[in-house]
Amino acid sequence: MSDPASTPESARQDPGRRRFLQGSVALGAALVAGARRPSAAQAQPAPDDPSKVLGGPMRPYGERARFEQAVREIAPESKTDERGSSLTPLGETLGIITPSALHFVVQGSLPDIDPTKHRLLIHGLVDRPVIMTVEDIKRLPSTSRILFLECAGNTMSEWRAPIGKTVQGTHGRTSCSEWTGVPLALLLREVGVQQGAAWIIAEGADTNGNEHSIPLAKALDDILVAYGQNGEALRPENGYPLRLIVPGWEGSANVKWLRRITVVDRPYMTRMESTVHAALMPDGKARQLGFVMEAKSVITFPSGGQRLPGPGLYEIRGLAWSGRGLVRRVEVSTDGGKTWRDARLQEPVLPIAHTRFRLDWQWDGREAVLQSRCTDETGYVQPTLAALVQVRGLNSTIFNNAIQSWQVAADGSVHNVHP
Ligand SMILES: Nc1nc2c(c(=O)[nH]1)N[C@H]1C(S)=C(S)[C@@H](COP(=O)(O)O)O[C@H]1N2
Ligand SMILES: [Mo]
Repeated sequence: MSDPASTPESARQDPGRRRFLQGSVALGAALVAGARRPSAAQAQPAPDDPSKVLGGPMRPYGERARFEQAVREIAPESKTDERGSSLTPLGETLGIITPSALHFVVQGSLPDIDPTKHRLLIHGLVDRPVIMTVEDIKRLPSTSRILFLECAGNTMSEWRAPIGKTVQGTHGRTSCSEWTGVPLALLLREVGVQQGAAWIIAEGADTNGNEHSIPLAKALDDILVAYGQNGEALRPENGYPLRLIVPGWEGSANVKWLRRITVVDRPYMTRMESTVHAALMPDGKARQLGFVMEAKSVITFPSGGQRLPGPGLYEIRGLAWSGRGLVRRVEVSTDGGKTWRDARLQEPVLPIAHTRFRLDWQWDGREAVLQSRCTDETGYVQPTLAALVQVRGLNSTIFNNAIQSWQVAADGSVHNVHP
């Protein structure tokens, strides 16, 4: 690529592009050096020239190339807790949509639900309680939205010390899908909400005890009863055949395997709200029923566990999101927060969705600390960990939206640090 004759016309005219192409030679080397060897590929090598041999037959349901190996990682607590999670490989996903097969999962045991037998009951303070089949729901006017979903426990390992080795470990409890379903408001209009109703309780058909109280105002605003994810039915792990999608709110409110909605007059302080998801403050009091996921961002490349092959041009990439709406701005620092530069936001920038940001960076080969900082449309700026700890103390681990730091060492290895 250093030979001008082989450089595309567009690159010759644009020195920035030219530099980028030269930088990408180094990047290519990194990928080869760092790549895990796919075992399937080892077992049966691909032909050097596939245009000369017959390939396989057509497949009725597509699978990724056998050389692609990114998988969800089972979180450490899953081995001991009744409920566990598996984490999205954010260091390897591209763009803003998380493939359904890699969408993070929080569950106890996975229910096996026949959609023809599944029912959704809506009752409580309503005029006309109903029991609906999945087919009943699919007949109704529907809508699709691209929305992130983040567990309140995302990044929980990082309060006291840098524990996660990779961005999958530190931030893998957030994903972004296109969800299709029926507005809950429509169902609630059908059943006729009575005077005095102020909350709903949502319940799933699993053994996990994830009942959740949600204010009626939110239920009438933008909640979906979803059956679709990225163009097909929800995956079993993500709530098949029905789940709530509660835009911008903590993951646990997005009740999966949805089978009952009870309209009530007050929050029921379920196990989720009173214990697991109450944020314990330094004075021993707890913040409860605080649901919105505040603005957050993380650099996915370069990130922990990756390695840069040498000095040169790199595209710093990451994801930013806010439960309150649009990401307005993402700034990136390569000197541990001393100076900041604005990253480019990849269009379309959608409210309450992952937003991909990018910034070209010329690495000089010296130690660097990379950070990203998100500002959302309300003007809220993602805090440092120190600022967060000052207010919230160290009693609870949920709702950690602090700025993440990745240290690039002189040898190109990348590490999770608290600078
Ligand atoms: N019925 C039920 N719904 C549930 C859960 C559960 O265990 N059971 N886990 C909740 C939690 S804590 C989160 S973070 C989200 C995760 O959704 P996902 O597994 O589709 O990523 O589902 C929520 N909905
Ligand atoms: Mo969660």
